Amino acid sequence: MPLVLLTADRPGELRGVGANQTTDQVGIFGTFVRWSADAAAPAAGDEPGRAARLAMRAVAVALGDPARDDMTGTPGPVHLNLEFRDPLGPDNGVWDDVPLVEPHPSSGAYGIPVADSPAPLPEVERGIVIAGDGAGDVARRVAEAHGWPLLAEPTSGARSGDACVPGYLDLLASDAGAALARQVHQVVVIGRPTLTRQVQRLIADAPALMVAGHGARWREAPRHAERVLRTVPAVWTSRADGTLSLGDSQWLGRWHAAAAQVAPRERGWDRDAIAEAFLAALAPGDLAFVGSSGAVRAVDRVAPAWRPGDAPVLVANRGLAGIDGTVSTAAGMALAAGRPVLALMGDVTFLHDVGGLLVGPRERRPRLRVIVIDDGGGSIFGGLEHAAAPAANVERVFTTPHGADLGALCAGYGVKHTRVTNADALAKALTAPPTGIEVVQAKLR
Ligand SMILES: Cc1ncc(C[n+]2csc(CCOP(=O)(O)OP(=O)(O)O)c2C)c(N)n1
Ligand SMILES: [Mg+2]
Repeated sequence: MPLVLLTADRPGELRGVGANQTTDQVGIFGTFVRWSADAAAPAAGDEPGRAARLAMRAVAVALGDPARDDMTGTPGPVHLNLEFRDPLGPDNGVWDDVPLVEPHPSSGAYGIPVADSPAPLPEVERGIVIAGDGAGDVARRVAEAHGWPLLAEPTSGARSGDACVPGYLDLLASDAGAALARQVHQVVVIGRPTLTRQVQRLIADAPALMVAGHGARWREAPRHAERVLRTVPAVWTSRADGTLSLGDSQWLGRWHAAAAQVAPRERGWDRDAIAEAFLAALAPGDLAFVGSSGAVRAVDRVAPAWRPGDAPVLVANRGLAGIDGTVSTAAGMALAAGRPVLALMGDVTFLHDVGGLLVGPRERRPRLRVIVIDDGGGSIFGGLEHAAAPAANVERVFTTPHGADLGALCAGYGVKHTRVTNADALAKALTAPPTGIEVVQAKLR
């Protein structure tokens, strides 16, 4: 995502001499930015246009415009570190009270770009398409063109259509699913899958692997990938003979049949039930944000395959899959889009960024409803190898129960709070769209 980070710094003469509030921030983002530059404080006699040239270059590199950028051609963050010298106080200019920035109109372009390229996919029978975060609808079209099953993570933007196997997690965990997985000849990965070990194993074991990723870079692709592409070749969305209809694909039929055989889970008042209520509250095209850890995985387990065009827009921070900044990301999404956002996140995730609930009286308020899955800590670790340690250690180091009073916290921020302990009450709390910021605490235990 193109991003220009402007950091304000002390002027050169105050660096490295113990001046107050001065740290070394030159190149502070290391290799995480596409480019960075340190701009000296303006001085009399500066060459005209110096700052503008720097700014234009920063924007060009951030946009990853291959025509103008000889760095990487991949959009991403850049860093301009700007020196300032006294005086630093306000001038007499007019400052807008409330920023009057209109929401950015959505470009409608989501997902890996499609490009003309003469590299068709080998037309094996037993292929599979894995759509990870940010893949976009093109992944669905690739799967449908070849009659291959589509395993689409919820934030892929591709979880729709008749090739999609929404129950793939339970399927891959079953004997029938494991048997099918062993017969896969070719795996096509579009976007960045991060959610499950089953899918990572499918990729690791792939006899042939093609990757088209978000600005795919070699260092982020599995090492055995045969092709790593930044865009999806348009030819991938069609077959040379062009005649296949989905119903003709026996391979796909076997996946659907096996998925239908998997016994449905017992469903009580649990994380999956909360995720179902979250999804049920979303209309086609609605914006929603999903937190890391258990929240996004519950959505992956229970989300359906939508009809193409009918899916809500599900977004997550899958970069490092952090639990940090989650409330703020969802609030920023609501402000940027100028539309209501429904967010689902765990209790530790919520507490990590609870300060994101605060909106100053002169600022625009997002229309944001946060559903907190309150299971008394970070419960994802209970299902991982971490749980093998003695119980007291697991609790103190991994589960980290907090005992925080979410209702009191919300009250302190002037945010509406509802506590629900069953699915009906949750559904009821989600019926009307939010008018400001509100929190629905779904209490599990
Ligand atoms: C910034 C950051 N610190 C630590 C982690 C490691 N981590 C992953 S999940 C998790 C616990 C999350 O707990 P909660 O939000 O309650 O979700 P749950 O596991 O209960 O579903 C932690 C600490 C992380 N992902 N990001
Ligand atoms: Mg939790």
